[in-house]
Amino acid sequence: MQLVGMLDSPYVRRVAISLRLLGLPFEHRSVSVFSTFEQFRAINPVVKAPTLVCDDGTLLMDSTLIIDYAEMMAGRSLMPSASVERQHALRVLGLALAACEKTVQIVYERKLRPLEKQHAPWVDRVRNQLAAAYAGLEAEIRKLPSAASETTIGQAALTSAVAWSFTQLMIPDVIAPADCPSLAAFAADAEKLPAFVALPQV
Ligand SMILES: N[C@@H](CCC(=O)N[C@@H](CS)C(=O)NCC(=O)O)C(=O)O
Repeated sequence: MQLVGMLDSPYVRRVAISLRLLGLPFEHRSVSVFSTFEQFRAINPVVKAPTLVCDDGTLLMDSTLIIDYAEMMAGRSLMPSASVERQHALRVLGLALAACEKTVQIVYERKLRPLEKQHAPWVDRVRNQLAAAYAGLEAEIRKLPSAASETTIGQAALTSAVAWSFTQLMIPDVIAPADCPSLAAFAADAEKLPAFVALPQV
């Protein structure tokens, strides 16, 4: 199977790291939804990253749905099965995915809209949502198993680390490591793991 999209997308990167941790071989195609839009459109007319091209040619989209398929293929999951741990992992994942989404919205506002068309009330709203998502993650992250080992890191932890690294790469002026010291340390540990090093965001 082929994973299409750039690793500077947190959605593409969380899928790539998940595939690797699940032991599923894949070809990564670094095609951009912006700089190589037409090449991406030729693969998937919806132009959404990540796109997974399955071995039978079926196109899957949305990182969470692709990971669902990957876990079925691998016959194991990066999510805990016990109810309390799973509920917590889902809570963390929701926060991390919201942080990704709000970071992307700010990046698009800054990079894709001309300055005179940027709408300050909208940006303020998104910044507050992003800050709330990271405040929630900072409070929850200490309850997760350590990110210092590939055998203990799960989906909630890996996505939290990917989200944090992405926000720090794209909009370091909006959320500072001092605002989220536990999360920053947790992500730094995760970024040392072989799967993260092999699949860098830059
Ligand atoms: N909920 C989706 C979000 C994916 C997403 O928004 N990807 C961005 C790249 S970071 C994209 O495809 N942007 C192009 C567009 O939406 O036109 C997921 O989890 O995969």
